[in-house]
Amino acid sequence: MRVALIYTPARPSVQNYFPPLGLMYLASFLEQYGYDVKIVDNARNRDIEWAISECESFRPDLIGVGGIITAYRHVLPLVNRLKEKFGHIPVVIGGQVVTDNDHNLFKYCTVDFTIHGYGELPLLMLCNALRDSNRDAIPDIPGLTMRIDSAQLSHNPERIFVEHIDDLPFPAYHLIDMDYYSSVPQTHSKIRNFLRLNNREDELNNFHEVRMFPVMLTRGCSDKCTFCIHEQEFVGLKRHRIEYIRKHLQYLRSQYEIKLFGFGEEMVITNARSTQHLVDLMNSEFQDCYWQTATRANFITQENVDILRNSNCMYIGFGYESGSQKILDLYWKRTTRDDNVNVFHRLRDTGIGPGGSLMVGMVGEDFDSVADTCKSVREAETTSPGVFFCTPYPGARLYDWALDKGLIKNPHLFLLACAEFEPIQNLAINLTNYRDWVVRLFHFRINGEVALNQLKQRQFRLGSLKTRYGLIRLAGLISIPIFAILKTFQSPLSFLQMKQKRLRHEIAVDDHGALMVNNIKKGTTGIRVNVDQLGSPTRGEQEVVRL
Ligand code: B12
Ligand code: SF4
Repeated sequence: MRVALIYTPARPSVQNYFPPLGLMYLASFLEQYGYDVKIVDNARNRDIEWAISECESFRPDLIGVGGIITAYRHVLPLVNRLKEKFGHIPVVIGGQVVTDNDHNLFKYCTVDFTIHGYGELPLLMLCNALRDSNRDAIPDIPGLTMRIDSAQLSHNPERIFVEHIDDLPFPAYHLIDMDYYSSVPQTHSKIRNFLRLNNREDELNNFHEVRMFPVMLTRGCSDKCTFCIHEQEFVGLKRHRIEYIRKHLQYLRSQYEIKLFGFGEEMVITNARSTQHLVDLMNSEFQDCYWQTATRANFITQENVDILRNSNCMYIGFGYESGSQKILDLYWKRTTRDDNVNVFHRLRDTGIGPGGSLMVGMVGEDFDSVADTCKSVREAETTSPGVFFCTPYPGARLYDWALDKGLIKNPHLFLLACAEFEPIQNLAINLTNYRDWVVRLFHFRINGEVALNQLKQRQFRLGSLKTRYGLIRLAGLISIPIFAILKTFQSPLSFLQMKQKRLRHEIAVDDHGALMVNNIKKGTTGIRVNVDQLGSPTRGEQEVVRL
């Protein structure tokens, strides 16, 4: 049986640098059970007719389409065209675009099935059922939704994922263009910074043609922030064993000369023990390689930093989100504003670049919370963080809240619009009680604080004004006195707030201080099935991180 898996663009206007990792995992998993798989990279060649012709020549028995929510605008016409052309071939959509989005997908495109959550086992079950002409088994597949008739869907709310993630074969590297996806130039400045700060500039010569690739060391997350998809798709945090990681990295280095690794999925750095294991591995067997990763602010502890200091880890991203404790609590971020500030001080003299992305415009955002964020940015002395407008996506509690309050009236139109908006510069939805221009002022003001740090540290480059983001930083500087005046006189200035009183909302919080939604849908805990039951040929011992 033949399965075509189609990768879609993360955003129509932005080039895709990130490989179709999810589809590569699905492909190697299916191949291991004897299925013939092809990945059609419609994220690089975005012409839908090209994807159709690729499928036509492959002659698949099942077509899978994968993407994140910002691919929604591409997924709808793609699936409709696929079904128009190959009406007899079933089409299944997976990836985050399906999370809490069945209603729209089945309404606006002619898809046959959607699969929620990690797709390896459910997709295998679907393939098995189609191969064996056992259609009765399909509705029971965990995480699967299917059309019963034009008005009804059957949805199985359960989730299923491999119990031991070391059972997963390495992603199907042979099915994508590795030359393209491993030659991403944007990380070179991080390498330069790292080597310069560590007085190792002589190593720069090794990096003229460095090849980079993301490698998943973990799956899932330890938390459930209210703006994040893990609220509903939570499967806990699973970590690959060091032995599995060693073999995987060796394979990538020897087969594809990868020497720069982006370690994901979300929480690679957690407790000191697992950090030490990773650093020991990288220092003993991969001294010629460099790596970067991401985690939460409260996991970038002094203990972890002391371990990482002696490694080739050159960058750690984390969700800074806000410098206001009220806003962090509403996000149920379970970090403090001091955790955020400390990250920058701890990493300062290590050469490890601190990431840290900020959001503005959360429910409850006001002049005081923005001022608190600016104060924390000043204390952190950071010059690099991106400042995004807070945008609710399906799967997050915040999205349910925005629906509940009537702020998203037509989810289909909202999701189409989200695909067009770059939240680093566009406001897709206003969740605050202030007018849109005030929220934009908040965004400029925080950017202004970052620009001030750049000026203090002589990093503000005139050349950056050629970019849209450089202009935002400049506008940020101009916004500083305007923000100060409005903050001082805000009480009598009711014009700053929404005109109609009915649009202003009170914030309800739950026992954790997190944003509360009346009709909150609890994430399913997921059932876990051992792949041995499906005849998995390999098996590893799982290391579950307890926090
Ligand atoms: C890498 C990544 C990116 C990459 C690439 C995304 C991509 N095209 O895949 C980049 C950096 C481009 C990116 C960008 C953004 N991202 Co992002 N990103 C991630 C991240 C951290 C890891 C994804 C990953 O590769 N995981 C590992 C692989 C193995 O898993 P996977 O891709 O999920 O695939 C599995 C399942 O989804 C499923 N599956 C996938 N495809 C298919 C297809 C079929 C047919 C089936 C059956 C199953 C299936 O099975 C796969 C194997 O288990 C996730 C976090 C997460 N936990 O998922 C966020 C995440 C996907 N991003 C998210 C967001 C919001 C964004 C942005 C919109 C953020 C922003 N502020 O702009 C941008 C948008 C893009 C843009 N260019 O502007 C959200 C998406 C929310 C949603 N409802 O869709 C996530 C889930 C983060 C979060 N925790 O909320 N992101
Ligand atoms: S925002 Fe980050 S820490 Fe919070 S649930 Fe999502 S991945 Fe986990």
